[in-house]
Amino acid sequence: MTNHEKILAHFGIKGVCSPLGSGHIHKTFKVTGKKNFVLQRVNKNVFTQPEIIASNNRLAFQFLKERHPDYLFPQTLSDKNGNDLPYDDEGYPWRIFPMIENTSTIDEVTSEQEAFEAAKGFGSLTKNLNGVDASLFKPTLDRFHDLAWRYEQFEDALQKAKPEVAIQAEQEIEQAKSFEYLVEEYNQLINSGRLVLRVMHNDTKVNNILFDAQSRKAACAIDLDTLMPGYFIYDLGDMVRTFVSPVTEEEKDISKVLFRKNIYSALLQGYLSEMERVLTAEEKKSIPFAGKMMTYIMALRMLADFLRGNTYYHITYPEQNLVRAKNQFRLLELICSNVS
Ligand code: GN1
Ligand code: MG
Repeated sequence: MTNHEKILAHFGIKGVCSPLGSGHIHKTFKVTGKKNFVLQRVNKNVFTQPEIIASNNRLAFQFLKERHPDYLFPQTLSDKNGNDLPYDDEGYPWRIFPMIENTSTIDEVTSEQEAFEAAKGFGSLTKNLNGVDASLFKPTLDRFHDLAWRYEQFEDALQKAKPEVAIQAEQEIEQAKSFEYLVEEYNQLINSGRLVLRVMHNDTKVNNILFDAQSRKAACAIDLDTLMPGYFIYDLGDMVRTFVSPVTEEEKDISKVLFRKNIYSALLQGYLSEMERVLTAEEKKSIPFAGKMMTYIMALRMLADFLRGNTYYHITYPEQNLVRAKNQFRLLELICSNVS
């Protein structure tokens, strides 16, 4: 029996596995059989306590089932022993979801409608979870979107980087430093207490929304590893980061990185169509900061990973993290000059 077959057997499922998706963290497969499933091997080096993912997801699932039974939440299946995350012989946890048929993902937003719908999809998750006891949810990754900590990590990586690696990234290191004022703004905002701690998605890349094949409306928000306490700016900001440019973070030609004003407006409209009454007046004042802080965080994380020798994100060529950081710094410049 192959490793995949053994894991599927835990769940009493038979099928053929093929690679799926473009995530940077886990290994994801489509299981084709009588019914189709999505099978994932969880990256235990990144998520060292995967059972926290399972418990957060179960809490959300139960809350939604009671309060909003029509909300489509991609809950994992339990195996024959009632376990959400069985381990394989090599010590990796696995999980499986029913495939949500007649849906697809996009890597780039190509219309205002897509921006509106995807933002509405993520907003709807937060709105439906409004009222859940956030203190029951634990962080699956500590200080994940803490900009001050991410800046410290960048400084640490820079200090430890091999000289030849740091020279290659000279320009990006300068850029990273030039935006440090955003860390101060972030600290002030967090310390002011103006933001409400909510259960957020925390990974709102556009390809984490499933679009219905016919209506092209958002059918479901997926990738709930980081469903945990956070602030709305984390979700809104990652949408700005991944929606407004016509190209993804992988684009090497940074002249193609653009800020599309109409897409930005459409995404805000879509998000607020769900979140208008959930967000406080104080929170709304931070809307312009969201895209800046999240784009900066990603640029810092990608650059730090390059400086460290690419230990975190999957890469397919040596400079990939530097390319991503370059791309994200360009985007950050554009967001800063277009949003105030
Ligand atoms: C990772 O799960 P995935 O591959 O979509 C990362 C996100 C980054 C993203 C950048 C757990 O997301 O925080 O925004 O890459 N997830 C984790 O593409 O680090
Ligand atoms: Mg993810």
